[in-house]
Amino acid sequence: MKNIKFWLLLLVSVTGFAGQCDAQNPLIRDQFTADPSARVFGDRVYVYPSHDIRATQGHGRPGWFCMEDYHVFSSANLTDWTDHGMIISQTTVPWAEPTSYSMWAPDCIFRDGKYYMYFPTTKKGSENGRGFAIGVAVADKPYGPFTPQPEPIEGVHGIDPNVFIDKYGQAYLYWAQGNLYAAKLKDNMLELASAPQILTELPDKGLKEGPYLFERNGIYYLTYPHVANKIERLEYAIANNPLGPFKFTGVLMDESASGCWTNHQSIIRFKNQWYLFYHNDDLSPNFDKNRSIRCDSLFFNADGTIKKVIPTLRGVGITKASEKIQIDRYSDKDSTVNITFIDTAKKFDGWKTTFKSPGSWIRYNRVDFNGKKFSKMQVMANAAADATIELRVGSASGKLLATANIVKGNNWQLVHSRLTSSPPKIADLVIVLKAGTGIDIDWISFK
Ligand code: FUB
Repeated sequence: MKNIKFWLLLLVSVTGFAGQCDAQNPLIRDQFTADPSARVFGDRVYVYPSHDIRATQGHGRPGWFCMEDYHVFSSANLTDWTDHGMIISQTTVPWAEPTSYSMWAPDCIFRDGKYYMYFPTTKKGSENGRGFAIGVAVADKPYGPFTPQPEPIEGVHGIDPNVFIDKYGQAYLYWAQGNLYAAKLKDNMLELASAPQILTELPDKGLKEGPYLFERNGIYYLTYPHVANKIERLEYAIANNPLGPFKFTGVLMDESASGCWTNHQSIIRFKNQWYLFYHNDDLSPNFDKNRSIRCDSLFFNADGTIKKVIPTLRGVGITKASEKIQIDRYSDKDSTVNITFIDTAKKFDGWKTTFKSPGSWIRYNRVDFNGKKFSKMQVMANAAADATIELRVGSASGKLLATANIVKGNNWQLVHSRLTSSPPKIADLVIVLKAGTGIDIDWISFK
């Protein structure tokens, strides 16, 4: 088994390929992902998340976080994501306890031709889940192969590493252990260059973890999840120095509406737009230790403060008209439209959209019809009674593009219908139930 894992790791690291993932939120739908650390390397965004799995007897602690390895994902357009496969495993880190399943939130940074990945886990011989150290693994490419250092970073005890390099080339390591800590890193990126210090003037009550620091217009933004009430919300504090003192400035995302206890963020600027990466419990609503990463746009006010990000399912990026458009990742909908899992026993199969009664509608923004001539719409539907749906642009009364009749059936069926007018190059599509009740749609697409 060990050998198979090693060869798989090598194959994926060398080829940089393991599979494709979906767009919208959550970003990854075939496995659980959390604590996304996003980075722009060259012309792609790379995301280094934790990889949640379900603990079973003898593998991790049932009912608790359970992570044995890391994958890295990348995208050139924030719509199509490539899973580069496993890059580090608890069994290949020389100093790590190989059965602790504690490979928590990582980070990765580029310096002088090398990629440095920072990750917390427990040391050999330590009790499961206790006494975290932070290690580094080094690679020539952002997707590995990563070679872990023989020992963790001396003098660092805690979780949630984050690295920042300032405009003078000084690198800083941030981490959490009750408080938020920081220290300078030596140029080798492997050792501390200053004593760890507690970051000050942050709210003193309630757990703070997951530090992530970035700079914009000379302001240093320290972002972190904080339990100000019952579960974590994302807050930020600013300073004119990477080590603070920081001034608490605001909340950048409220507590999760679904009740996911943790959240964990990173913020990047890509092609002139700022983005917030975070997580929620989309694919595991009844067990919030199996999380899923998301991305939404982030905006600043003129005074440099951050506008609160309202989480969306539509996420960012454009969806090609020729792809399966998962309308359950909607931009807006009316209250008679419901989103539920297609199969509650197989949540990775995704969601379906149920239209209750005539007039029910859902809107899915930013579909790309550019560059190709489309003449047909396809709808994957399941109708309890004969139904008619309309495809419109912008709103439930917008320009009509197509009408599809779906006959009553007991199973999913692919329904084809002609486009009766041409869609705009980039369209906000609205599906409206014209006649019928209780129709389910899985996806729509165009040919
Ligand atoms: O993923 C395990 C822990 O949950 C992380 O280290 C924290 O930031 C929280 O997201």
